[in-house]
Amino acid sequence: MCTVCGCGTDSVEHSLIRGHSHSHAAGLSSARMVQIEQDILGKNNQYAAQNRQWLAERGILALNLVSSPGSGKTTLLTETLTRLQGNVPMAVIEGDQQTSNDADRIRATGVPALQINTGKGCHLDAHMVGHALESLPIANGGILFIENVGNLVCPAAFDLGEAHKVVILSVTEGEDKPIKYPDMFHAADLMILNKIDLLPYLTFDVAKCEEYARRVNPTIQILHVSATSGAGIEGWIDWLICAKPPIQA
Ligand SMILES: Nc1nc2c(ncn2[C@@H]2O[C@H](COP(=O)(O)OP(=O)(O)OP(=O)(O)O)[C@@H](O)[C@H]2O)c(=O)[nH]1
Ligand SMILES: [Zn+2]
Ligand SMILES: [Zn+2]
Ligand SMILES: [Zn+2]
Repeated sequence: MCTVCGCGTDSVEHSLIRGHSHSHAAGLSSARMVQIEQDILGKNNQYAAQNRQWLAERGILALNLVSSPGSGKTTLLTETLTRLQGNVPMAVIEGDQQTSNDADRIRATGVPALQINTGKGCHLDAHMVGHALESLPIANGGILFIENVGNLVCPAAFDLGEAHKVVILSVTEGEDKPIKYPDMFHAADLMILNKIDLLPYLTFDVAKCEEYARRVNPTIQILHVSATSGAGIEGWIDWLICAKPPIQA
């Protein structure tokens, strides 16, 4: 019996919640498809609310890091963990379709990391994260980083119970991403523009990118960072400290 959702051990329920596989199911009407999607998202939101309450009771700040593959999420995380270690309890949930490469990179910093392999799934959902919270060692008042599957589309729709989605966009991806994938930039509270060390070699237009991001989300905060050179990381660390909630009694 599953302690988060009360489901049985067979994988039927979990594979349903795991969401879509991007194949357009033959024979299903579009109304039926919309109904299925609403059911999945409705269920997800219930799990997300449980996760949010669990985190709030412990004063844990949870952040959902979302981006395209390779924008630098894991590099930014290892740099952040190294800098904050000893000052604040931290833990990481790593979402990947296959492999535990990223979790291994995180564990090398000494911070506990739990790997969730989504298989064919293209995003983490709140149910998976709820299970991870059962076994992840994280002290009250800590910061939980959730590295989502590299994908600018699906993770936008799934609330995991986090306090904020943080979207990482690297300057090698082109400045038009916020208007091409508006849902993600609309859902995020902070955009980290990463790999700014590469700007001298590119034609990336920073002002235009920021204008596009604010067009889809007028209140989005924006930070410029290089996870490899360390430029701008202090601003991100300050943002983290400000975002941390007080521990509730
Ligand atoms: N020049 C430069 N390279 C970077 C920076 N941040 C990350 N990289 C490089 O970009 C590549 C991908 O970085 P990762 O941290 O693995 O990216 P990721 O977002 O975790 O990738 P997925 O988990 O596959 O989605 C690696 O080769 C990093 O060294 C940066 O600020 N500047
Ligand atoms: Zn379950
Ligand atoms: Zn990664
Ligand atoms: Zn998808």
